[in-house]
Amino acid sequence: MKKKLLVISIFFLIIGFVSVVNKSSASTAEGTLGTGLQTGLEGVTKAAPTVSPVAGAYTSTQTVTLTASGATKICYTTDGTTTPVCATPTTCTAGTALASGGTVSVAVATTIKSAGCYADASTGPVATSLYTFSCATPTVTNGTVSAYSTCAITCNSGYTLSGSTCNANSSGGGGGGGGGTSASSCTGVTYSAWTACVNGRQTRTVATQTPSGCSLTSVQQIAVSQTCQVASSTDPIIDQDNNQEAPPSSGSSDQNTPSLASKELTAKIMFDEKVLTGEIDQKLTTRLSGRILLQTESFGQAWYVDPVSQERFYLADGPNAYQALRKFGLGIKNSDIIKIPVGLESRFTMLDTDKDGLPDKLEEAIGTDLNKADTDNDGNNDGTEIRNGYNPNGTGILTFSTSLADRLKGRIILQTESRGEAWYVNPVDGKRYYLANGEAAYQIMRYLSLGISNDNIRKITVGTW
Ligand SMILES: [Ca+2]
Ligand SMILES: [Ca+2]
Ligand SMILES: [Ca+2]
Repeated sequence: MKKKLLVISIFFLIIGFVSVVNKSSASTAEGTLGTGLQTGLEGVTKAAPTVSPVAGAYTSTQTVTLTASGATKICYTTDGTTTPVCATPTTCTAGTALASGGTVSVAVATTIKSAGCYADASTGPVATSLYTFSCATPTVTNGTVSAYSTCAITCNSGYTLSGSTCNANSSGGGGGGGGGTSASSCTGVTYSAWTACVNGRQTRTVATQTPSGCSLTSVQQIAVSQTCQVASSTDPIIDQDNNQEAPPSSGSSDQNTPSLASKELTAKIMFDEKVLTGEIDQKLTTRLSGRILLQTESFGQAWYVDPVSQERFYLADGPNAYQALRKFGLGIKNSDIIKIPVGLESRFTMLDTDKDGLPDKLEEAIGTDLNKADTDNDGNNDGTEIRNGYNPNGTGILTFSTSLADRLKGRIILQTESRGEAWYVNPVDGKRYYLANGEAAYQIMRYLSLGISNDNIRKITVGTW
């Protein structure tokens, strides 16, 4: 019954429509109708492309077939963020054009976004398919191993790895010298240029390998992706050479509580600076919002420019800074904080028991194993995965949000759904640095700060606790 009504409705719609257009422009009218009612009249159903094999976790390189019936072409992207858009029935405004039934090879964690293009140049619904990889332990006696490219390949005794193939050792080949699997590892690799930084991530491809046919090490493989930042312009007014001078001290080694003396000193320094502060430069203040500043012409006093109040607050030493900065903390959900890349500063000197590049305290905060360099056993240590934007706790890449990081630049954020862990979002790179304790606060003050002249810092309002 409903179907009948629909047919009758469409009929009258057509009659009504045709009757209002001038007969001389009938072809225009038909064209419009054809487009508007295409699905019902011509039977072309616009659906998201199907992918085969389906999205999921795999242990070897996959050839993914994209199919969209009725589509003239498919546009797809693999950067994980760009939505494919058709320009014409066969070309893309965003993405790469592919015939329906065409294939895309996937060897590292990749999100394929695909959509069909139709005769009217419209873009169909988008399919989003995430392929991740984990390492199976290949049982190999001979032949080519189609393992996920970053996984270590071990050949059985009597076989030697060449590229991704285990070849039987020749009986007379004594001179080679027990090379085993390492003999064919690449000694040199060059890469293409990095792609533009999108959502805190950029990628590149392996251009050349030396010697030819060699096997990429896991570090060489994973180095095709990294976390990144959009470069910010330098500030000619400010002394950028901030690493010569250290802030006063890291404080006592195990105390996170500022001493009474430092509280009195803080009050005195803030009072003195208030007196010395002259006309406020709002432009300068805004530019330095969220930064930690070091007064390089004095004894390296550190200040935090609170982005909310646009006032500066004195940070006497590590423990004092740790306590003080937490007061500016903004609560954040765990589901949001993971969208901000973790920052690593190689000059930080903090205990790293398993030598994977992540300090113990940081590992506690992100849930990796502080006694195990490769928490998820995928052949890449935790530090390498964080630095390159991969998940150290499992398969797949981390998905970042530049817009969220931008909003939080310079802020202190607190994980209110966990144990109140505090992080400083460095306004320079949009990455979060873990404020574990006074020691971590000191390292941040020392290495993520900006030197500033007395003349300039005294154009920024001194806050009141
Ligand atoms: Ca570690
Ligand atoms: Ca670890
Ligand atoms: Ca790992």
